[in-house]
Amino acid sequence: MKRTRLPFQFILLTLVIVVVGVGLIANRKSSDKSMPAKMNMSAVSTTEATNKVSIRNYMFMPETIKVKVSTTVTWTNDDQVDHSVTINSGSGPSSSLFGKSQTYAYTFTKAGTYTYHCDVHPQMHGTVIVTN
Ligand SMILES: [Cu+2]
Repeated sequence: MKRTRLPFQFILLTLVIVVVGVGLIANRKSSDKSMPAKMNMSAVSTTEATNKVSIRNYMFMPETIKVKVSTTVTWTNDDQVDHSVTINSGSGPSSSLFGKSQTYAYTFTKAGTYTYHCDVHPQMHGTVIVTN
């Protein structure tokens, strides 16, 4: 009799583990859903009113900046590898490759939204919002 009861208890225990496991996974999924909201908030917080951009870990930081017309923006390469600041289209910042601790400066003379990238790392993107 004991031998037939043990497997039954084992099945019950397994069921409990499965139910708890599904609960944990469901919890994780619901916390995953809240992630995009958090990420959006951090994306918003990277928009700063500054004229200085650091290039670090293959990223322009802050990724989006806001400046007034006639502001000179300076990019500093804080990476070990060369990067560029290259306007996606039209006129705007267009540097050659510059290396560690070097800077590139560009003065924005017209209001607009300028999106740029790095020539050798197309995944690197940045934006300068220029207002009057
Ligand atoms: Cu780069």
